Amino acid sequence: MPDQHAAVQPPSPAPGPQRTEFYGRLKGQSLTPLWEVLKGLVPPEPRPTPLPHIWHYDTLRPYLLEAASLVTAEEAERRVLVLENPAFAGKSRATATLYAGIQIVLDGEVAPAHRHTASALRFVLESSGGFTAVGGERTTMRVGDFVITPSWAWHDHGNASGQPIMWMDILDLPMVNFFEGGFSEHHNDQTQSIGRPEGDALARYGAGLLPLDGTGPFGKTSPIFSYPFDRTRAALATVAAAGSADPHWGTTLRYSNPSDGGWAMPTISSWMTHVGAGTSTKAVRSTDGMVVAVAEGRGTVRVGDKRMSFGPRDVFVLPNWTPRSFEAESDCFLFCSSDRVAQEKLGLWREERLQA
Ligand code: 1HN
Repeated sequence: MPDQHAAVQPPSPAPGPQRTEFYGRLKGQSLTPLWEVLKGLVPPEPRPTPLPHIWHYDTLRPYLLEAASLVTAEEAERRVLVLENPAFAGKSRATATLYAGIQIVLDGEVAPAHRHTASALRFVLESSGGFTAVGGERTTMRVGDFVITPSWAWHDHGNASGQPIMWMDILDLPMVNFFEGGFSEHHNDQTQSIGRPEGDALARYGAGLLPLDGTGPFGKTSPIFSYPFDRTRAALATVAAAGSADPHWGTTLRYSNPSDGGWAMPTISSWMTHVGAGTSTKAVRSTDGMVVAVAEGRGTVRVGDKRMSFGPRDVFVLPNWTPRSFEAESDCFLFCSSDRVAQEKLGLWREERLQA
């Protein structure tokens, strides 16, 4: 019996003169021989392109303030420093499928209303009370909050807090642009009109209750567009204290869409992981590359053969199919995002739990 699992394929010999000449004529007809490219098209396992990388907040912050002194929020439309993975220079990608950046809005500034088919999430890093408006409702952005801008929802940001606000943006732009299916437009006004009081969405959809008609305003995206950190932290701390941590995933709760129990967004998965002080997780790898923002705590992440030390508000990339594990010096709360939900829908997502 031949081995059904042989993953190592012999290298192909260089084509001889007859084949080379044939390939040249094929090229002129927009044809190419599959057998010369097959191994690249169907790898035996993922070959991650992104590199592990960490952006320390202490380094980022002065650059954001400098950007704010050089360009107004209005001029920039969105004043953001893109977190560009070193393996994707010029491509505005943190992972193969996710865009990430850090946005700054100064006191008194407005980031004007627009909408696009790309979905966005915000994870707030520093705030004395800026806000974002989504689909007719404003939400104050507090440190650690997870805020969603659903596909095609009008959104504008403002800040009257007296201090700058900074947050991480993650968008599914590389996915949307892969399909070449993106649309966008500007609102006629700088800011959209507000039709509901602050907290309306959380009351309707985020209190373990749902309206009788069940449907939310945002299609496939959770109708809760702001998940406050105080609730997330309290839930996770309670679950962690019960001692039910997964050896590989720590204590993890995912942000869910209350309408169907699925992930909060249709293209981006987000969850919060707690790793207790002095504990570590076992290595695991999964087919989704991750962007992680440190909500609280200090520790070290091992990813492949690299070790990165992290502290509060640092952001790092963990490439797809690369073993990762955490060691927590203090209690860590880690906000994680990936394209897992999209891979799951396509039947592609896998994980491997390693014993080390
Ligand atoms: C966008 O609309 C925002 O609304 C942030 O804050 C970053 C990056 C690319 C395209 C659109 C925002 C963005 C973006």
